Amino acid sequence: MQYNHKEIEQKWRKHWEEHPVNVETEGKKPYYCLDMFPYPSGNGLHVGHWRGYVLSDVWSRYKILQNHYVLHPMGWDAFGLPAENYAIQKKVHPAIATAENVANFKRQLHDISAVYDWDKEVNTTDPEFYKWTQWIFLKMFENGLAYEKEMPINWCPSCKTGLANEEVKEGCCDRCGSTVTKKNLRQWMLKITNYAERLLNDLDGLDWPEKVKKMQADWIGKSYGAEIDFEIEGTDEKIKVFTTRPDTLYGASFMVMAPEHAKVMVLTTESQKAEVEKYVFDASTKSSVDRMADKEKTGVFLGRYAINPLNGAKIPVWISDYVLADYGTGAIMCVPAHDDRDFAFAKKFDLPIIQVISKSGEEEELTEAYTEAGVMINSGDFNGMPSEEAKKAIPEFLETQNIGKKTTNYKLRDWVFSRQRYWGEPIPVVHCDCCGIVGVKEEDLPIRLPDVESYEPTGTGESPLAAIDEWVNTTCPKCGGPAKRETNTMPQWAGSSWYFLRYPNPHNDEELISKEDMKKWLPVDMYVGGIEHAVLHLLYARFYTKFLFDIGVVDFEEPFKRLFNQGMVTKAGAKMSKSKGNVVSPDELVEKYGCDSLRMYELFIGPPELDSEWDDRGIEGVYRFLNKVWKLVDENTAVAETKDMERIRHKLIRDITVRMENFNLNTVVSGFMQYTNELLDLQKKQGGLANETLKALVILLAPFVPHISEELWAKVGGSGSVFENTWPTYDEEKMKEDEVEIVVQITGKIAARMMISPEASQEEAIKKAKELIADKLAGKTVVKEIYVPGRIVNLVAK
Ligand code: ANZ
Ligand code: ZN
Repeated sequence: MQYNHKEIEQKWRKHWEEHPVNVETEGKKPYYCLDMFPYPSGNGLHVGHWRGYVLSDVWSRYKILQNHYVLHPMGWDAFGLPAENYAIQKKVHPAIATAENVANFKRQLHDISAVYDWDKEVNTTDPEFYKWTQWIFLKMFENGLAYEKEMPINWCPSCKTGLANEEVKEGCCDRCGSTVTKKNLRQWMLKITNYAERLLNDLDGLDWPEKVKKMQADWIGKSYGAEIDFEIEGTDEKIKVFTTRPDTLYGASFMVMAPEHAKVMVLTTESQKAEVEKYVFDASTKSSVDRMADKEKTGVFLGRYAINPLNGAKIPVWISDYVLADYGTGAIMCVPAHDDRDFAFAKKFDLPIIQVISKSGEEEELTEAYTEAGVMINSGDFNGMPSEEAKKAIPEFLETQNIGKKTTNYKLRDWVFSRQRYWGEPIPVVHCDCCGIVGVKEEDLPIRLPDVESYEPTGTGESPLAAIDEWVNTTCPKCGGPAKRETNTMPQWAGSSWYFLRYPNPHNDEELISKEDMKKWLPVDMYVGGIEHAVLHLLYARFYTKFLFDIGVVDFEEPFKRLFNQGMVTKAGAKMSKSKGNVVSPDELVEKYGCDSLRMYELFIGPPELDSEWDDRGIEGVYRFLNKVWKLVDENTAVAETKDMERIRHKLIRDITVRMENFNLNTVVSGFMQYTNELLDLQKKQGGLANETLKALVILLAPFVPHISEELWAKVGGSGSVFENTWPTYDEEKMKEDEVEIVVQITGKIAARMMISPEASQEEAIKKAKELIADKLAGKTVVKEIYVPGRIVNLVAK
């Protein structure tokens, strides 16, 4: 019989629908295997998307075979920009476009034959779901973690909308390519910074790729330093600076403030006013990326001097756009001798350069900033002290004088959580003239997104929702007076920050998740997704989880115990994507070679954690392999298991299991290929293989190629579904070869062959060989005995 993938795959798909392979029975332990849920774009799935989904499905099926009841759900991260852009262009309501895309995605996902639990499907745009996205926001608001703030955000002057940091690429708008500027807008912020320390510390306990942990740690960016007050001559003002190098304080020869610093105009003298105002305006039109870029320094003197609190030196105060308003205190003391940017600034504006740290202990001619540690010089009482020591000693001294304090600082910023857009969750608060900002009542959730006629951004910094009077005008939940709804919506990240908590009970309208389901399924055992989410999504999800822990919704602090980042599929060196025109559609491949071949090939193309180049021809090889396995089983005459078969069986189980555990899935596939060849040889030699031997092979194959495995399972005498079995175990003892054939030579010439254990000692082997060829040795004297275990005994005789 020929391997007919179409027939087999149809047959088993239908069978599984009626008899699911992932069922809960007594004694099975729950296991939660999660994919990062997709954004249902209009482009559909390509073979690059398949890779992650196949990987997590192989893992889920592996866990099923290890006696787990697996939660392997799928859902849709469906709010966001693309659907909204599509709506604007095509005048199709985003809800309609989204529903179409979801249906299309689902149809395509069906081809993968994953063990998804479609009863558990979630969609972030579904009011039943976003009710809880809004509920979490309300809880954060009640707990002081969600707050309103006027602040400069990224602004695209041509799209007339605010953008998230992640929507700005190299200083340009991701939508239209215009240069992004800054605009002061009222924003909703989430105080993720309150969690900085916990987010950093808890990375330690996670079974995640080190690379991702490092990216998160760097993003949080903890540094130790000091805040120091500088008095401003001729005023009552004090300016606080943040520095990570308090050891350099004696070398501060000027001060620079961010152009947006609140005190800039207060400090500017009359004669400098016009120039300063112009500079402040120009800076506001530049993105922070451009401002931080390594370019010629610019700046303006305010006409004022600050006093160095340690030595009373008078230092000029400047503004420059290389100092950012929202980091540290927005003002810095500048030490050109020891900081590159300050050095460049001092050279440009001819400001003094005072060396206070030296390698040799002597003052040197500096052609660039000396940024390393050394010995303190020109630093009063601190002279001679190693600079690393001064880093602690100076802030301690400043604290005793009440002019500064030790601080830790984080790069992590509070999260800009509002968007001036239509297609997102409405933020569930109202603005009341009497009561201020009031959260809506819990029982009024969800606050549904109303229909609008125009999705276009308004350009005023308001979302299109602001134009719908009957929606905007409401009553205040506190005083009953007239109030206006918040018209900003949440960012796309809102739903994905907690969706994994919803899968176990997507239709629970009493609570976000029941205690029982939470205890049973969470935290997630295995999370599979792309490395591009290393920082934002994975950090936000950890933050949400910690918050929900703090308010008693969940009883764990980390959402994802183990994380696996699959590599991308590339074609001709580039990431596969519709926009690059290098997309390979799975449809024809499934048609021609079958789902099983494509699944296996997705994992065969390379180590799963690395990017791999797609080559259509490669799938042929996998298809041929499946035909080979088919023949091996289909044409087999069942015999009793011999020692050789048993040995191969145990080795096969061990190699596959060890590689599985290490996630070396591509070498699992090559292992299958190698062992299948060995089994074919043995089959020929021994006139057939035992069902027991083949059964092991079929169970091991099942997570990868489930359809053909079911069919082969019946052929090797199995009953029921192959997934009702348990992953086989191995025994190192059984892998040892009993005896091997070795050659016996007399002075290099073959005299005989004999069977002996490869573990036999030299003594034993020589003795046995001598007995065997005693007649041929008669009358000769053996002068030298050579033994190569498992291969040769050579007796040199005269
Ligand atoms: C004096 C000094 C001397 C500095 C020296 C560095 C070297 P990280 O590690 O990134 O935290 N800084 C502080 N606030 C800033 C802002 N808002 N915009 C731009 N730069 C700012 O770096 C902290 C250092 O960056 C601080 O230490 C400050 O310069 C600068 F030899 O203070 B330093
Ligand atoms: Zn009110």
